[in-house]
Amino acid sequence: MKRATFAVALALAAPWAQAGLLDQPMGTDQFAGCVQELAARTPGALRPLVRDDFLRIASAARYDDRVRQSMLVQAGEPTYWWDDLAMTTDEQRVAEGKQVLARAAETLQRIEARFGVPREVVVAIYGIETNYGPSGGRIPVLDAAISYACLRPCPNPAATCVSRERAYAAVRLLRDGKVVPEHYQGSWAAAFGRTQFVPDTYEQIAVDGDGDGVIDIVASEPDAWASTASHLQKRGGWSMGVPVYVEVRVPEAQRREFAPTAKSIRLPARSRKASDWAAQGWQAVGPNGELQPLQVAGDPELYPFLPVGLPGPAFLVSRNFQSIYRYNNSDRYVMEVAVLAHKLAGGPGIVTPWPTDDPGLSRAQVRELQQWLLERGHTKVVPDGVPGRNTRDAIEAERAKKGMPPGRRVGQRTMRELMQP
Ligand SMILES: [Ca+2]
Repeated sequence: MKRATFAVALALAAPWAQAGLLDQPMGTDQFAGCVQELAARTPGALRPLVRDDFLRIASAARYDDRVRQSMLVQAGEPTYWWDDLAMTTDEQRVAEGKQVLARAAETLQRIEARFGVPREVVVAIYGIETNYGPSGGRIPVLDAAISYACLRPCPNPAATCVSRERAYAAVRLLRDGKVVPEHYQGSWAAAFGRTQFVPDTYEQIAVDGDGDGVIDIVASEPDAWASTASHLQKRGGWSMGVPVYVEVRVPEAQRREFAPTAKSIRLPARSRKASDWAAQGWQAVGPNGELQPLQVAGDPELYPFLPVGLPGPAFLVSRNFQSIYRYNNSDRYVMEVAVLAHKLAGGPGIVTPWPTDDPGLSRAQVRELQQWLLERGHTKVVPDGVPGRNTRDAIEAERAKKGMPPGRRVGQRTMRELMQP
């Protein structure tokens, strides 16, 4: 029986499972064929899912081309650390995060005690993921998960992979009544809710934070926060009391090991106790840039992390930094969460300057720039604080008009130059 099912699947695979899937929108027949193949492969699902259950629920799914378009954009133009950090940890996001901490102090304290994860980290993830809102998007999760699985099929169709397992989990959550159907909407990558869980993670990690017996990470902030804390604790092995990072100065003799780099320098294999780093001459950077002795309570193991090499900010990071990677496996994401949490706890954020004479803009400044571009006739620009492709196109045009070097970004310095009458 199983053998026959696979023969059907392989026959169906032929017309669509090929290179160039992202070149054009997927046709209706192609999508239906993909759903049939996903159904045929349910016996290989990591968690049980009956073929008929899959088909019954997945037959309601529609192909959503926003998934394909977002996959293409993701592989788009390069961005800079100092631009992203300036926006994701700007004053507005810090102020709004502090309001959340104040208005929900009791709930957050209860969640912190239950899971042993600091409330500032939970709230930072909330702020980065959805800007302290209910959702990161309005694409039905079922559509997003199945479209994604069809656009990025498993490299080896006989073995399972993340995209297919995600589609199966998206179906099981509906089958099991574990999500509120009208709240089952999110991003193109099928992440949903206030702290953006993908279905496969949600299935295993999400918890009820407000005790009403229902898990709803869209409607309920406590559910979203508890689920995030649960994730960091279960998957990440969070250690309460250990700082996420310490900003440091690398001693002179070791600085040449950390040359400027396009890829971040992250050296977990070199973990050693804080006191060992101190003995080698590593020092902490204080809130005003002053050098301080490197002393960390409990003397935890730390390893070097340098986003862009030297010159530039340098950090010794802990296993808690590492555990944020389990939430989103991206150096920049992890640093953004870590820095926002640091600021929410009253810290200064990153003190050492980035190696640029043109630091990044806050979202308020981006909106101001976009408004100006709009007034200059770039009608596709939307003043939303997000410098997307239309904003970059307009920047490129305006830079050229002004006789500035070609470029598609604007920082503090170039914004003043550009907007000068
Ligand atoms: Ca609940």
